[in-house]
Amino acid sequence: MNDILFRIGRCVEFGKIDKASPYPPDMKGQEGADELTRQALDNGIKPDEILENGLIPAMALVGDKFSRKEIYVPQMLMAARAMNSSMKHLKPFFQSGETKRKGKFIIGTVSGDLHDIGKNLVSMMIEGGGWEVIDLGVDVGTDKFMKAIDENPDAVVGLSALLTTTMENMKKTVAAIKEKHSELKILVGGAPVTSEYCEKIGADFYSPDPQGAVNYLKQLIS
Ligand code: B1M
Repeated sequence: MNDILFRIGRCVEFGKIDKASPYPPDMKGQEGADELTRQALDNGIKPDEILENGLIPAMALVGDKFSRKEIYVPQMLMAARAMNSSMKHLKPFFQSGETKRKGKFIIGTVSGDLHDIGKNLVSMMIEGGGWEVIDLGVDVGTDKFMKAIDENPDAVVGLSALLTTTMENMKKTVAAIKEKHSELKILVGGAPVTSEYCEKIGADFYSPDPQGAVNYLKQLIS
């Protein structure tokens, strides 16, 4: 693997945000995800390559270590911060789609769920695909989704869930939306979500990744 991508991955894996960050102690004084991502872009490495080959595999390692109880929540949080410090450089590239908006897309992580890295990636890519994105954030209850839909009745809605426990809230929100707005299209995603689950809860489409979400929206208006 490209050396700089490997180094970015290590920064995410071990939560090294930037050079000034004292954490982790054994990487003190070294460049972090922030500086290395800037350098990678300056060296001509494509943003999607940094994402696919540096950031996402590193986050997968973090998740595996957490599952094996080799790390705990604070380390996961530092990894997330390091990932965000890298993503802030990638964001403008993913968002530089056409200026003319193709439609509106409301997105949020469902109630009880604070994970937002995947949701933010989906938002960025969809925005880059030319849609106006209304990002409701994390821990979004049904009422907040309904209010946003009432204000933007022509929007497509996207729900993200990262916890098996919050998949149940996704189901409740989908049911409430469909009851009031049966024609409105709902896209769901997040690590524990599957196409079978999507079908079971009455959502319209499941995408395992941001590109699938972009493609789904594209075919809705074609
Ligand atoms: Co949490 N966490 N976490 N966590 N966390 C997971 C999800 C977990 C799998 C780790 C593990 O055990 N291996 C596990 C869930 C287990 C389960 O339910 N089956 C877990 C747990 C248990 C928890 C806590 C309960 C831990 C605790 O407190 N004891 C707690 C819950 C807090 C809460 O939400 N109420 C918790 C907390 C946290 C942090 C706050 C520390 C932090 C989140 C920080 C943040 O998001 N700002 C965190 C992190 C970082 C993770 C892992 C390590 C990484 C998640 C991530 O960002 N992945 C994660 C393990 C893992 O996933 N490997 C884990 C990278 C991201 C790019 O992928 O989000 O899957 P992902 O998004 C993908 C796709 O899923 C898809 O596109 C993205 C790009 O490909 N996608 C969509 C996502 N949303 C989509 C929507 C779409 C379409 C596609 O359409 C609308």
